[in-house]
Amino acid sequence: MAEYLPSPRDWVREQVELYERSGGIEGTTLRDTGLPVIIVTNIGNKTGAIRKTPLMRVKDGANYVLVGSQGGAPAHPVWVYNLRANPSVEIRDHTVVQAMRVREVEDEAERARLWKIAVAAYPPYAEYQTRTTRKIPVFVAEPRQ
Ligand code: F42
Repeated sequence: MAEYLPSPRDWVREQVELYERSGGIEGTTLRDTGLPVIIVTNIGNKTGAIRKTPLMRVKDGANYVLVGSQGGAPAHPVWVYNLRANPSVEIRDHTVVQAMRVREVEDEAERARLWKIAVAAYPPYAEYQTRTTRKIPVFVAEPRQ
């Protein structure tokens, strides 16, 4: 069993703890926005440790769209490299936990379609993209059989 290494950011770590401790009943929204959040359990690409990353809940049918915005910061969040190295994740959406496989969306038309869905779910993503010259990575998570 790999070790769980919590986020060094207090508010992120605390959200994960509350979300998981309550079985997906509490701590399920982003601060004062009231918008829903999922927890993505991923494997550290260097440590091999278990990482838990809250992200906005963006749904496309049975799939989830994962947006590496990090508030429009200049660098990609580290979890992006974790997912590129190890696409097997577990996603908690409130009380439901599912094994999923992620793939980074490279196709421009597919990315444009998913970006629209992401911005509809969480409008600040559009502004985050204007704050940075990097192209914000978009992943799609599909149920693993
Ligand atoms: N971030 C987003 O990018 N998009 C969202 O939609 C989003 C929503 C959201 C909602 C609620 C909430 O609480 C947080 C939310 N966040 C969102 C923030 C998100 O959860 C992450 O905190 C943020 O994206 C930064 O991700 P990060 O992976 O860069 O996290 C940093 C702070 C971190 O944990 N760093 C660790 C550390 O110790 O510094 C390293 C983590 C790691 O994965 N290490 C790797 C390993 O092998 O273990 C290797 C590290 C390396 O050097 O390569």
